[in-house]
Amino acid sequence: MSTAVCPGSFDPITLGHVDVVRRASSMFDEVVVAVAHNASKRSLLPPDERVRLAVDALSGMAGVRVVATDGLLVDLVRDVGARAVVKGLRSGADLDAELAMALMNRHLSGVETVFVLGDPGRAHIASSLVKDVARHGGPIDDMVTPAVAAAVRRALAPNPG
Ligand code: COD
Repeated sequence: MSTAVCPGSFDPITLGHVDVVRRASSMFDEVVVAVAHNASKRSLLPPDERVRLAVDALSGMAGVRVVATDGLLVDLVRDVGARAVVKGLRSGADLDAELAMALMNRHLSGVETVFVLGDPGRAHIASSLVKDVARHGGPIDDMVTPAVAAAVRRALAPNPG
């Protein structure tokens, strides 16, 4: 059985991520979606909520499961017996960022990274921009699932009292 790990911060998972996981699942028997920690980003949603929303968004996709990890990605890759990491690319800027991670992961463990080109119609969708649009009261409902839209709005709402 061929297994791939599809990692990300997923803060929150977007329809762009869903497209990447769907493409990965067409190439591998099993896709382990890893909700991981990016040390250079501050998260809006806690890890357990990011996992819950990813499970909901990916439900019905055969061979896909979601796990949380707070360690090195290559350790998870080894633990689940994956033969590759799958990442999505939207632009040259994505490639610049992804190249360093892919080379580091290969240096650490020998794992290869497979890049898939996301749907151009979703190339504008980034978790950070979704949060920014929502923070300013803009519409995000065509970029994320209904559960994600509700969770983001809840997390951004001012605390009562
Ligand atoms: N279309 C196509 N691809 C997309 C889209 C879209 N609309 N939106 C996002 N993507 C792709 C991104 O390019 C990326 O490949 C992937 O989806 C995940 O994106 P994010 O933003 O959710 O996740 P990142 O980039 O913050 O994830 C970074 C990791 C958490 C994977 C990384 O920091 C990591 O591996 N952390 C674990 C600790 C570790 O091993 N560190 C060393 C890394 S070398």
